[in-house]
Amino acid sequence: MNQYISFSEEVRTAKEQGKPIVALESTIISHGMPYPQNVQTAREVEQMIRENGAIPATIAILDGKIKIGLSDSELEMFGKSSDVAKASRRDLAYLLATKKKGATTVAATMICAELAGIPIFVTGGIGGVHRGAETTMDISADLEELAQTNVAVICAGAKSILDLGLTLEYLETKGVPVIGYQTDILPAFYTRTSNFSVNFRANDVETIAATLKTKWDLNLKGGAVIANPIPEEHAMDEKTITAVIESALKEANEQHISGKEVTPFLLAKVKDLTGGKSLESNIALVKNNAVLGAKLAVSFTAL
Ligand code: PSU
Ligand code: MN
Repeated sequence: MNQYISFSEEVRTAKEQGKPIVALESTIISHGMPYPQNVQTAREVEQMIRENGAIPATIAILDGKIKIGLSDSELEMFGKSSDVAKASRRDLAYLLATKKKGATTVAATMICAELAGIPIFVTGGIGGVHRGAETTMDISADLEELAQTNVAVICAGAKSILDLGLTLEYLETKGVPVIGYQTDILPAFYTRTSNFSVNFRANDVETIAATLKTKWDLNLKGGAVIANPIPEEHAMDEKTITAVIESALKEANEQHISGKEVTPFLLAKVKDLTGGKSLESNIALVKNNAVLGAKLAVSFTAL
């Protein structure tokens, strides 16, 4: 096995026994949510995956290794420490070579999950084409990764801090299917709907599993976006969240936030401006995705 990979006992055993496994990212823990809700959510998400028949594998960079599956104290450390780098594709080699700590983004988690042989990955929201990208060129590396790495990403769509229309255009160019779970409409993270359609609707996990298997059987490289709307009772009011996002974007512009700071800055602002209501929604949608991801992993493994 790859010298840079270190499996937890639980994940190693699951791999040996051919059990369904679900990959989880760590940027959402270190840079996407505040402590202690981040660690508590990470633990609950892992537990929900177990309860739904799969084994969770939270991924992060530590001591020169790609950790596939974190211990309880490692989860705590990634949630608490302020010296954890946000690790996307470009950061992986440096962080491993210098034995620094890294919390993996969607892009980096996909790379590590593929190396570890885990094709199903659950998160909250993917990165995408930012509003104003026609001049800033701020396009998340997550999209390029979806184009080339064979891992399916279950998410609640993308936040409207992004330009959802351009994000879909980018994914279309790269041949990445966007599959709506029991929906025709692309969900926008805090809300169940947006002005955009998904490419395909799947009413059950078996359809998603069969589509993924067929894609990879055909050597059509790249991932897929599985868009799972936030449960109705946790969704936010569209007008409220739109106003909050506009205000957060304005502040990011005024403060000249750029590069990898943009997304964490916007996430934190949205949380503050909604008085924590957005955090509650964020936690609920990640759990909802964990249940779907576990069921999909079970179905995919049975094929
Ligand atoms: N969107 C969220 N929450 C997150 C992220 C995105 O709603 O935590 C994180 C994910 O790790 C994603 C990353 O891969 O931000 C994208 O960052 P960037 O836009 O810098 O590529
Ligand atoms: Mn960016």
